[in-house]
Amino acid sequence: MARVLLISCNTTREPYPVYPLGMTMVAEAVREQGHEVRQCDLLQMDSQSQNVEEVVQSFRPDVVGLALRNIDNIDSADLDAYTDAYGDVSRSVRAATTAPIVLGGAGYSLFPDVLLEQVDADYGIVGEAEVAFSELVEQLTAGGPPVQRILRGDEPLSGARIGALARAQELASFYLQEGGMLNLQSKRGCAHRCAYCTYPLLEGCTYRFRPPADVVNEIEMLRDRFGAEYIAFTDSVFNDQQGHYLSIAEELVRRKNQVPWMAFFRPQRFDRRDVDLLTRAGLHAVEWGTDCTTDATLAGLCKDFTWAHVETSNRLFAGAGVRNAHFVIFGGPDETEQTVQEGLANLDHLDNCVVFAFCGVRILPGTAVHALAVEQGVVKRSDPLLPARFYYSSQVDEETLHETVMHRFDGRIDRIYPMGDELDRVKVFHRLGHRGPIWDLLLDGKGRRQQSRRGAEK
Ligand code: B12
Ligand code: SF4
Repeated sequence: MARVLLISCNTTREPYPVYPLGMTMVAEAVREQGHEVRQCDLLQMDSQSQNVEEVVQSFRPDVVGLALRNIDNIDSADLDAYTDAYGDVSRSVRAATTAPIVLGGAGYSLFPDVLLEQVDADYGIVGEAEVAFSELVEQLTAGGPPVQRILRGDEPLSGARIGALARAQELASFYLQEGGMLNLQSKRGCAHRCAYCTYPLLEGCTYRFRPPADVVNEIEMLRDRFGAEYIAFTDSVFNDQQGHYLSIAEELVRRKNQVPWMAFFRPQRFDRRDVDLLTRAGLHAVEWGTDCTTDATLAGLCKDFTWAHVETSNRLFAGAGVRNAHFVIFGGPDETEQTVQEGLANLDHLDNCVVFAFCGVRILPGTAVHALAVEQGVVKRSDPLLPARFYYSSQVDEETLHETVMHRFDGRIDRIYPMGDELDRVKVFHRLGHRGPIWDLLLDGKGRRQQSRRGAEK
């Protein structure tokens, strides 16, 4: 039996603290192999003034895994990069043990070679790692370490094997205090091909659905054993074309679920009865992967819906009492000064919702936007994309675009740009017992809007 220490290195609180679900899934898989596992989390440790060296010295691990969820906040207007801090964690681990360090997580999987060097680790696992990490632990502790340092998760888990029937108790309590929310996955994969998106690269292009009964069992476990008062689905996109998401809703209704939940949705043509089913199942808030604000720019990012779908989806869900937030990016492929104006006007007509805007598309390796950026000479093929590089259409001026979006959103509490500390004024409500994503409070007029930061700087 080996002693395995897992450390979640994510310390960002934007837009709110997120329970390290990937780390827990890997931890549970390794525990099932009979190893002793300890999970810790830098965000929680910071709040308790614990340090990494002490934890490592007291646990005396044989293997240390670092979970790297985020690389940066993908926000060109207020960029925050996290990778230097990951190097500090690795140095602290090395100061306390000679155990091998293994990197993994969504952020790591996007930049495996660069991060293995930058963070100074021994091994890295790209992609899902329940099986691959368990195997690596066996190899490392049996004295037969692999020759390759970067390993790729082999056979993707089937839907029935995805999920974790436990959370780390201390961590769950911490995240519950910070918002009452825990998270889970109902499937892996995304069958769409949006030009900027890494999700199909991370989870594959075909869906692997979990049985609805398993998903609802996990929700009930989060409620009964851990006290979750709100659930966030982490699926890349909750509403799949096959309608599996409706089977989950049906199971939730059958079990009389009372826990409110939220998920990422893709705008599409919805049936009113489906929206009714979702609300009866407890759907409270939707984060829409709208991404663009005109038909031309939606086509530019290869989104397979139109602005009419965005409007009707928003109207239907808002009409059913669901809280809506749209995430949009200005400046992507085919953006022009005219589409910016048209897009801002379209947003003006989108009622009962919060809009989060970004300018410039974070170029991530292996995406179609990456290929386009290389083709257009925006970045060299050899550019590691760390630090972050952003794609802007050649038909817009970056600074004018920032000013235009800022100016148009100024004075509106439900229009957020840049993300930065815009949500800080409502975050206090989590501590006061509010449960949910907190942007929903903006729809109730909570939080005062100050002068725009860029405007105030002048
Ligand atoms: C859901 C989601 C969100 C939700 C989270 C809701 C919630 N309450 O959980 C919200 C909208 C809040 C969100 C916010 C953000 N997100 Co987000 N999010 C995701 C998404 C879609 C799924 C993440 C997830 O939980 N997956 C489920 C778990 C089980 O999978 P996993 O973590 O990948 O774990 C597996 C492997 O990675 C691996 N693994 C994990 N840990 C470890 C550890 C070791 C040692 C090993 C070996 C392996 C390993 O094995 C696990 C099991 O198979 C991913 C994209 C994606 N499809 O992965 C982006 C993603 C993680 N997010 C990203 C970003 C940038 C952000 C934000 C910074 C954006 C912002 N500016 O607000 C914030 C940060 C939030 C925070 N506090 O950390 C990026 C990170 C990469 C990057 N560019 O930096 C991703 C990859 C999307 C992208 N743009 O490519 N996010
Ligand atoms: S943006 Fe959403 S729908 Fe498009 S590929 Fe990514 S996860 Fe799938």
